[in-house]
Amino acid sequence: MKLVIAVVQGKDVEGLMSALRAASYRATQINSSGGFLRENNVTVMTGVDDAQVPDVFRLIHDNCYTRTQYVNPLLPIMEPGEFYMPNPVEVQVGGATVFVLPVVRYERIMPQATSGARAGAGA
Ligand code: 2BA
Repeated sequence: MKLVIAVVQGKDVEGLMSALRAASYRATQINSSGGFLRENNVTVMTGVDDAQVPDVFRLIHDNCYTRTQYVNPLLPIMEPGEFYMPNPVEVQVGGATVFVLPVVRYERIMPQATSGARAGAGA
């Protein structure tokens, strides 16, 4: 089994999650932000059999798009009276940054709540 972790742009996440659901993959999305642009993105985690990894990549490929963004570079150190006009730099973001990790153990722990525990939950 593998854990596929994909960092995707917010604009693409609904399409990707719908496609994963339609193909019966379980997935979790976590709001995140990039260390470089400091903009919100979404990290999608999906645990799948090894043989399904190529299919998950296909869905990511079909639903996540490359976009151009502009970043203002950090201000240089300046002397008093110096003037600096920042020039935005163009960067290409996405479609997606994907990591594939081996899963040592996967378990869904699903004990039935006892009537006492159910009553306690509401108290
Ligand atoms: P950010 O860190 O905000 O990066 C956004 C985009 O800025 C990157 O797009 C890349 O085009 C550019 N960029 C990032 N760091 C740079 C640098 N040191 N110098 C020049 N340009 C730089 P992507 O490569 O598509 O990455 C999109 C997002 O995926 C990243 O957002 C980050 O959240 C995640 N990511 C990318 N590589 C990662 C890695 N090795 N580990 C963890 N997260 C990663």
